Amino acid sequence: MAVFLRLAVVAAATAAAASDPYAAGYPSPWASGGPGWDEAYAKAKEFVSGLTLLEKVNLTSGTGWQADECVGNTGSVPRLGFRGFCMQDGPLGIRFTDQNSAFPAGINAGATFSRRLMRLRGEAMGEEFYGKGIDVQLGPASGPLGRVPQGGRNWEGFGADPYLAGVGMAETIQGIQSRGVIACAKHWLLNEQETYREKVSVTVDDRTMHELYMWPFADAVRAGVGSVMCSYNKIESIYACENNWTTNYLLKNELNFQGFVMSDWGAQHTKLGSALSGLDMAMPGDFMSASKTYPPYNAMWGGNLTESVLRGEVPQWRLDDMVVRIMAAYFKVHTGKYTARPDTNFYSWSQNAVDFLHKSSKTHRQVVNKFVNVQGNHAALIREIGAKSTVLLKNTYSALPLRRPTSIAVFGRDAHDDPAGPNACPDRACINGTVAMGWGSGTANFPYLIAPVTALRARALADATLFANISDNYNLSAAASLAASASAALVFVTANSGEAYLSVDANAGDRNNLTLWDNGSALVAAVASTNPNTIVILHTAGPVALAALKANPNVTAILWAGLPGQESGNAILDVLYGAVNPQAKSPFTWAETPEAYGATPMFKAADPLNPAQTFDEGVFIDYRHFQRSNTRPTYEFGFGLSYTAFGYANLRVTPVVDGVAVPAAVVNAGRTAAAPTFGTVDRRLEANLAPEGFEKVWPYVYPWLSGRNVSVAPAPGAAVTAMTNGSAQGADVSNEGEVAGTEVPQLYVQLGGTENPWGVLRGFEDVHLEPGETKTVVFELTRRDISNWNTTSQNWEIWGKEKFVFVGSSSEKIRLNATLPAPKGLRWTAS
Ligand SMILES: *[C@@H]1O[C@H](CO)[C@@H](O)[C@H](O)[C@H]1NC(C)=O
Ligand SMILES: *[C@@H]1O[C@H](CO)[C@@H](O)[C@H](O)[C@H]1NC(C)=O
Ligand SMILES: *[C@@H]1O[C@H](CO)[C@@H](O)[C@H](O)[C@H]1NC(C)=O
Ligand SMILES: *[C@@H]1O[C@H](CO)[C@@H](O)[C@H](O)[C@H]1NC(C)=O
Ligand SMILES: *[C@@H]1O[C@H](CO)[C@@H](O)[C@H](O)[C@H]1NC(C)=O
Ligand SMILES: *[C@@H]1O[C@H](CO)[C@@H](O)[C@H](O)[C@H]1NC(C)=O
Ligand SMILES: *[C@@H]1O[C@H](CO)[C@@H](O)[C@H](O)[C@H]1NC(C)=O
Ligand SMILES: *[C@@H]1O[C@H](CO)[C@@H](O)[C@H](O)[C@H]1NC(C)=O
Ligand SMILES: *[C@@H]1O[C@H](CO)[C@@H](O)[C@H](O)[C@H]1NC(C)=O
Ligand SMILES: *[C@@H]1O[C@H](CO)[C@@H](O)[C@H](O)[C@H]1NC(C)=O
Ligand SMILES: *[C@@H]1O[C@H](CO)[C@@H](O)[C@H](O)[C@H]1NC(C)=O
Ligand SMILES: CC(=O)N[C@H]1CO[C@H](CO)[C@@H](O)[C@@H]1O
Repeated sequence: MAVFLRLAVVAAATAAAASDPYAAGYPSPWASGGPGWDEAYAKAKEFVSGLTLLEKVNLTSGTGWQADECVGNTGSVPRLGFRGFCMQDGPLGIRFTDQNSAFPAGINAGATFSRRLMRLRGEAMGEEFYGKGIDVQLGPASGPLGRVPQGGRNWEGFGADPYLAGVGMAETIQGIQSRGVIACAKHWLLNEQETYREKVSVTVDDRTMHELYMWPFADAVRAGVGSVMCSYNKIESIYACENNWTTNYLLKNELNFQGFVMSDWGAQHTKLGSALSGLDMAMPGDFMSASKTYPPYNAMWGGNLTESVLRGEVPQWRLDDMVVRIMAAYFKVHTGKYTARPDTNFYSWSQNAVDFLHKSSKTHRQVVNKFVNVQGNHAALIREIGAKSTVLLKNTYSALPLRRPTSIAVFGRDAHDDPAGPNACPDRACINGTVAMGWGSGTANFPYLIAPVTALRARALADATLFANISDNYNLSAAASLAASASAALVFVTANSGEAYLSVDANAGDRNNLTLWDNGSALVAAVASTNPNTIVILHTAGPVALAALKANPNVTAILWAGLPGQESGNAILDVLYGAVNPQAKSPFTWAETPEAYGATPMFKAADPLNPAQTFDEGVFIDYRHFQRSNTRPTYEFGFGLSYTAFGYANLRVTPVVDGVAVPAAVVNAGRTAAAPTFGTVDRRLEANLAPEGFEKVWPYVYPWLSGRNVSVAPAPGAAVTAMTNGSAQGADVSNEGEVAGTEVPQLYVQLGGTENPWGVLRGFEDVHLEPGETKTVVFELTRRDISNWNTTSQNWEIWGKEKFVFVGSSSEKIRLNATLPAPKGLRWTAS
């Protein structure tokens, strides 16, 4: 077999624009439409023009923690029969409800390296969120990106490479939004660890910011994402949700984001600072103290934002812009078949049919759960993705696929059901049964969970294979003794991670180490001590130390199944028995110690009240670090075996006609026209008080002024409306076409010079090949793909260093290479 490759290079001359990013953080750029947004923007403008001040404030302000049905709700516009927005976790399915699907985690979607499967997963999730009456799905995630392997929430994203994560973001977002639901790209920005996440101040150089951490978000914006969530951490001492540089300048100006920014839950710290720095929606609307004791419930927006607008501290145009952005995202996804939106028909805070609508107030008992089944036929897709995201790391003596073995024995708690049921532990924070997702807010209830032992036993029965199993990880003599008699011994082991508010085995979100949990290494060693055909299956949230297993001749096969979701057992069955030929590639590098990764998390801050961290390693995370330091990992990024072999030949590189270069950011030297305002503001005190007789429930957040004593006189030095502003489109990124298949040729580009990694991923395609079949794979490179970020000119520029392209089956198994011809007007200098 052979895969022929042709490279097409889109290149263009460089256009530079001088600017100072730090001076350009104000004012907050106002939405203006643009490609993919014009129609939605026009509808939003019209809608917002008809709203009162209070109604506008209502749509920006959360009603409070547990105040309504969803994990976050905004106020509504009863006058127009427009209900408020419902925001619901998370990136792999709907949290806190029933009869929903539990999809494979983001890290598994990344491991497929398949645009098709990423898109289908997004569509299926979007259908489920739509069916429950949810407006915003709180996902996908590409922050954390995976700077450190212990990162507790790495599994919610697509892998430790910005290009892979960017493709995952774009496909997932387009899938979700095609089904009438707004996606939310999170967490913006530099939220790379759970430890200290609500305090840590992160510093990163501007080039790394662009080439690594912003990259997937840039792809999310280009895919038309409707919302972005700002994160808990600080960036250079300023909280992400009050940060004029990251939100106003980078996201809304440079990336030209037209949707809205919402806070992570409790990540808003100021009323004015957040509003002027580009926050558009406060979630959940009241103050969540770090100690998790409620109340105080001090809302920063709601009535307090109304007051600030009346006093001129927040200009009307800024409030109007918040609402236009929110409504533009709404109109953008509500088109065609999805014009209407179903009522919210579930309840996050209990599974009762009847309960308090306002749990925070314990009022308004009514029917809250309607138990709508939204699963459709998604189980088949979940099984397919589960199998096609399973990475075959080792396969010796043709151990796999299994061919009707005489007897199999299955070991490990991770192969078995949690005796208390798959949802027994709150937000999945335990390892009491097979692990099929991490823990925290990025989880969903399982509708059911097929444990590996269930699927394997059924298959053994059908094949007349003798079957036995042991779930105890600590009775090593029993394991060794059963293993001795089996023709294949299948050991299931785990290492999990999650979100900081829950700890499992003293792992407070981030993992404390890279070893297997639950006595996993000892269990594998015990089984392998008596069985020369030991097959190890890993359900881990990220890399674990595998050198001992790799070196053990009795361990004939190793598979990483990741966090596969509800069809776990069926998916691994398909791979083990060859119904699916493994095609996945590892979305991160596997090494033996955390130190080997060259990037250090901060578990113990010198100053625990003001922890600060600099990402000194720059762009050299994961495989880029291993290549630079010339150390071999156990298994590299992009690695994954198949039951067949592939040939690569005939690499051709073809420059494509120069495209037009679009500067990354254009900063206006002069003044723009004043920001637009929509509708009028009734400034009278009476107009902004709750209507006579309105019964407020405490502590629900309302848009009305808190009382007659509020002064609505203009505040001294209040913000002015006409300021400089500039925005421009980022350079385009082309999506490659869809090719289904089983090998994933990967394209790495060497940009040249010591400041660049040996190679960076810039293309991949899953190609299905019948035996003997040859297909040509075309990768298209964009200008950004062969550029570096110039921190002086604030632009993507093709540096003059000689560049190479490498094509291979992983970041190390390079099969073909070629030099990249210099685009017109450039001449390469040697690296
Ligand atoms: C704001 O939203 C709340 C909750 O939906 C609603 O009760 C209230 O009437 C709204 N206020 C206005 C002025 O529309
Ligand atoms: C705006 O951002 C810049 C760059 O981070 C920072 O120096 C400045 O203090 C910020 N301004 C405010 C008011 O936060
Ligand atoms: C406004 O802020 C004050 C002080 O933080 C708080 O007590 C009050 O509840 C807020 N008002 C509203 C309407 O949320
Ligand atoms: C999980 O298992 C541990 C020990 O095996 C037990 O103490 C705990 O109660 C279990 N958790 C749940 C929610 O079943
Ligand atoms: C074997 O698996 C079944 C579930 O399929 C479980 O009930 C049983 O406890 C397991 N046996 C042992 C010895 O762990
Ligand atoms: C280990 O398993 C064997 C065989 O099932 C049993 O006899 C023994 O009691 C077990 N030991 C422990 C400590 O559970
Ligand atoms: C690593 O952490 C896991 C989970 O807490 C624990 O079970 C294991 O013993 C730890 N490994 C080492 C070598 O301490
Ligand atoms: C491999 O298995 C055989 C039994 O088949 C055993 O004698 C040998 O010690 C095992 N080797 C290792 C490294 O566990
Ligand atoms: C309203 O303001 C007046 C004068 O400042 C003050 O005496 C009074 O206590 C205030 N009333 C309330 C309800 O805050
Ligand atoms: C970056 O841009 C500046 C200003 O345009 C230019 O002088 C410099 O040569 C550029 N750096 C590189 C490495 O191209
Ligand atoms: C490029 O490929 C040639 C064989 O075609 C090989 O000799 C050379 O070492 C390769 N270069 C690199 C950097 O991989
Ligand atoms: C590393 C580890 O915890 N190993 C334990 C595995 O289980 C056996 C039997 O309970 C213990 O003896 C080991 O210490």
